Amino acid sequence: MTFEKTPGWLDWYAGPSRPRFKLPSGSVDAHCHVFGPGAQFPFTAERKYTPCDASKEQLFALRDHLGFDKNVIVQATCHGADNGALIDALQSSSNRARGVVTVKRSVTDQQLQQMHAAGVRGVRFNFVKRLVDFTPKDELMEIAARIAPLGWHVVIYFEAVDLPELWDFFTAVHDDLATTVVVDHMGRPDVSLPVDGPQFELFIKFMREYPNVWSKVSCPERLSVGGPPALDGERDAYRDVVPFARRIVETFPDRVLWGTDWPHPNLKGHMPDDGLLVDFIPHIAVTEQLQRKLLVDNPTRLYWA
Ligand code: 0GY
Repeated sequence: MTFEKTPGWLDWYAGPSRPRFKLPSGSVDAHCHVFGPGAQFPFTAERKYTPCDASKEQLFALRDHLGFDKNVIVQATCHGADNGALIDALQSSSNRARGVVTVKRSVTDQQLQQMHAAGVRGVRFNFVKRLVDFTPKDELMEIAARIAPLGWHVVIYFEAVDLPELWDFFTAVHDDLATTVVVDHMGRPDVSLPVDGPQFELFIKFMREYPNVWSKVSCPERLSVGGPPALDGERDAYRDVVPFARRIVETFPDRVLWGTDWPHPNLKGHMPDDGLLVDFIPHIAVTEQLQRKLLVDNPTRLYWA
């Protein structure tokens, strides 16, 4: 099957630079995706976008180029609840990739066991309104109870403007949930607002009051309103995101993860050089100890224990 990309779709950046920041050995890219290839793993009919292909081979080549040791591959909405491309990538990774899937209520316990054997360790629930037709509240509770015995965790993706509306649900869920909950991209704050303003404080409160909540401090390229580097080669990109990510890393050093977000679905305006994204890390994790926790210790504990 051939697929026509969404008009204006930006393909991932070919030929990324080699980062200047040397990743500690054992580093994990804890948020990335595979797309298709569509001819082999068709995109779902319910998708909100049709991406370019981004294969497991291309992902593993990027891993090696940047200096990562492992990947956590997260199911993207363009594949719906068909995790075939993701599972195939896990099975080809020589135990160097773990996965976070999307499942429906109809998933059987046997299917969950098979996914576990392939390296799946979490289920993602997407609350971003432009990406899904409904918010999966009932499903989340039911599925979370079924995956807890496997030692899996829940990943939630939402935007900061929606957190007040989701607050009662998320906090009630936490009283019942036995699993770790990982929030994608710091709950997508508006970084033009103050880092100590009410919007970001609500997210900090969420993490402070619920010790099972973790955050990915990823996606400066998605959150930045300043955009890409002003001058090519200065490697000064996305600095408006630094205070937000740094605050989370320093306040909750044992509950943070970092990922490239390659191949960067739905970006508008520019496609980041992934080498440059890696060079962002020492600005948000400023000591070797914080870098080791963020890149090695935390993801290893969550995904390879
Ligand atoms: C991301 C971001 C996005 C898309 C998805 O599942 C997805 O389709 O995650 C987005 O558009 O914000 O996490 O990579």
